[in-house]
Amino acid sequence: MRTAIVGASGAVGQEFLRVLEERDFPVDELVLFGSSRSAGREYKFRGKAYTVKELKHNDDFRGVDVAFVSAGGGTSTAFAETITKHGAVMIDNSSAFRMDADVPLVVPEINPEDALKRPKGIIANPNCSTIQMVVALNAIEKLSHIRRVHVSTYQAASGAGAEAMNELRTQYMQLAQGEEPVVEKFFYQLAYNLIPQIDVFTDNGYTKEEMKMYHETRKIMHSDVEVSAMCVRVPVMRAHSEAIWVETERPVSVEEARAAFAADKGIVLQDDPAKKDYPMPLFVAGHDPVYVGRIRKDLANPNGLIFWTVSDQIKKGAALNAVQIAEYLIQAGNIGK
Ligand code: 2RA
Repeated sequence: MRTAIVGASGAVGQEFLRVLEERDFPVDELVLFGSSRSAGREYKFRGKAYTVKELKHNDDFRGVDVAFVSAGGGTSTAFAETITKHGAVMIDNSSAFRMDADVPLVVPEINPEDALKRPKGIIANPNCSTIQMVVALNAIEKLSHIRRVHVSTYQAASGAGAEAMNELRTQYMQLAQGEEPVVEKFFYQLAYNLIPQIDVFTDNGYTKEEMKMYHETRKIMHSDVEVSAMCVRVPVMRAHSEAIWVETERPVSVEEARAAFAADKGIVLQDDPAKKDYPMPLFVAGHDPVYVGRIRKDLANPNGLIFWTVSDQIKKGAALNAVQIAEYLIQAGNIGK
């Protein structure tokens, strides 16, 4: 597979290199692209060094089968035509095309077939907080249709990129040395703090991040589910956590839910309260699955269940999901011919 990574120097770009290597993705040729700032940098893949090329409007994508793109919405919009015009499948990590009716929004555990119909040659990777939630919701949806979801997220610094992760690290060091912490990537100091705003506010008082969870969930699950989200940035490095309340059409028992989560390929059930065993971001960082625990009935709703999910934002929330989409296309004989 002739493979390109756009945004190779970013947190997700770097994770693409690791995930492709880890999963033995059939890379025959690899081309790395980046901004003028990162052009010229070298990264290793399977022991060989690759130099980042500057992304330009030219014919560099001729012959590319699949392009994993994570360079922000502006770059995705500006370069979609350049990337796809010779037939490359663009798997885009930005929010630029997610709600475009001609662009499938795919989580391979849920709607892989959607990836086969892509009039623009683009497949969108959902937002990280949506991905882990829908993987968990899908297990419950198989038991009974989910009518409503309330979710509160605890999102790691990694969601804001590699420089934001550095900023959090630096803030803790600066505070320990009695210095004023530098605040550039977040709206406020994140160290020792929580920030109840991710992305900008929309007219209804919700943030864009919260509205993504509403719209993307419905598109991926082909569902009329109502989703009300509260998204919060927390001083955690790279795994997002979520407290999720679901209301199903019929009451679902804790035992049924546990069995459904345990049977799901993308989920690790970690739910043994007696042993204080539940997922936590510190221990989930770097791992592939969505971890689910703290499953119980909602005391305020006879048709309700509550649970807790944790998943690595850079892996399943970004690079891994995109690579799994490409793996599905290869398996379906739909790419690289
Ligand atoms: C965040 N969801 O955590 C965003 C990244 N896509 O900031």
